[in-house]
Amino acid sequence: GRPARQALPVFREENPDMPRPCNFIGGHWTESSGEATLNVYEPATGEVIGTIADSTPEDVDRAVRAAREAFDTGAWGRTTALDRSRLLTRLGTLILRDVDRLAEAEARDTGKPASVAKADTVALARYFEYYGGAADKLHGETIPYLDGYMVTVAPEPHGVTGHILPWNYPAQMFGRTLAPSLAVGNATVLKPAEDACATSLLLADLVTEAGFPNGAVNIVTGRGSVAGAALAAHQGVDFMSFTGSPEVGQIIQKLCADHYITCTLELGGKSPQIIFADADLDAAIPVIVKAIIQNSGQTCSAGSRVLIERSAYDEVITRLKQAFARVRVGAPEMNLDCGPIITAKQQARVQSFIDRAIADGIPVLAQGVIDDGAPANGYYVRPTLFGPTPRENAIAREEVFGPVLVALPFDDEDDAVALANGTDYGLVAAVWTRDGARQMRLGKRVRTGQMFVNCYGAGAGIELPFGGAGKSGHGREKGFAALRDFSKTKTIVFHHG
Ligand code: TXE
Repeated sequence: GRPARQALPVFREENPDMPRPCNFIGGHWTESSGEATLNVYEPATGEVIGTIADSTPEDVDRAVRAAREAFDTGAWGRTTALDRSRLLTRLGTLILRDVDRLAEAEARDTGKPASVAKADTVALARYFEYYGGAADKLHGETIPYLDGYMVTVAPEPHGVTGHILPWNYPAQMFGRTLAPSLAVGNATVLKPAEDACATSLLLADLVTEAGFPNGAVNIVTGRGSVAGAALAAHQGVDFMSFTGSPEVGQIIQKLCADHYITCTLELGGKSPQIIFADADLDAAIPVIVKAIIQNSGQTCSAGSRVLIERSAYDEVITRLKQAFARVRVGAPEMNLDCGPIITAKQQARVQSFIDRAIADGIPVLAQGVIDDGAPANGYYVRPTLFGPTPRENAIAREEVFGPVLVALPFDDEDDAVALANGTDYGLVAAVWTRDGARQMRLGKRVRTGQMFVNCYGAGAGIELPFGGAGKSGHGREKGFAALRDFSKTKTIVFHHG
């Protein structure tokens, strides 16, 4: 056997002998007002590696008050754009200094291959570099108006922003949502996912080291239905950023509506990879496979449907089968193609999608392999390729959030567009074709927030506006678009006569 692994030190905060988990509020590690804690499980082994505070609405209230104070009367509200630029950039530098330590925690906490966790941590730093560079370049304009008037229009922060994170990219999401909000000047309260929050807690100390004023960043762990809901409902929160399931996204939007604020919702997808007969298959096949197995398919932008022009269907399937059968699954340190699924619950959900599709008679074309070295009690699932898949079947329409790819043939361009647009989602899409005019037509016709042409999700995409339509949510993250979402426009009209 394999030796039992130690608890991750991050969950013990400052005192290793008294592993009482804390929140990060107003710049200090703060005990919860309640006694309850939640176990954190390691996906690769199924073992408990830490505990976090099962925070109460009172804890959330304290965090929001700390943010409010930092913004209204504290040092954070008085920072200049240049101050914020330097603070964000410094945090990015500290993350790169500590990249190995952070990446190891991310890998243990989520199960992702070590090399992927490292790339994710570099992307996290990049968010702070990018928005550090942007903070002092956000300016307004003047509008020609009536005689005797001068009008300025400029962005300003909302005030306090609430952030609820998912567990699939905890490190990257910390940067994706906090960096643009801080760049604009908001004070922030973050509720990371209860299933993966190690890096958020480690980052709290780096926020302090970077020199952020107390209360600019507050972190409260706990359950969504308690701490998360209390955050979205809090009257002191001026804007919400949520990434997670469509069901909870609706709850968040309703809670926001109750106190007249808006939100960004990023809720996943069923993203199509459309491949025409004229495509460069040598280039396409490895990219198509990676787009679904990356992070074990637990990616909002996973390319979970491959739509294949009928005349090339057999050829594409033959190649996809070979590629899929080679996919290997294991623990983070084994550095294979895929890690485990995040929790036993999600593993059961993914497996039940696979089992139902098999029961419905959809052919399994190929499956990846769980490596013999993978620990016995980890939450592993075999990557699975189905096809041809009936268009109305659940597995062709619903987000599995696992390493499951469905193949569907199409007849012509119109059919491809109808099929691509035929789910409730619209987050990401790709088209593989050498025909330039067709690339442009599809770029216009497919309902999606991002469209990739002869590639898929290339790089972490920090510079590229990202967000969905329909059940995929609304609002835009990444790039300059995120700065617009995290700010509001103020118009000032001066009468000078
Ligand atoms: O999501 P939840 P789950 C999808 C994916 C997955 C499914 C379920 O299809 O299979 O959602 O995953 C917090 N008020 N995505 O159950 O519950 C929760 O604590 C306020 C896609 O993990 O939405 C966590 O921090 N907050 C997605 C966050 O919401 C609440 C990534 C996400 O958890 C809450 C994750 C409540 N009532 C899942 N209930 C993507 N877009 O990438 C929960 N939360």
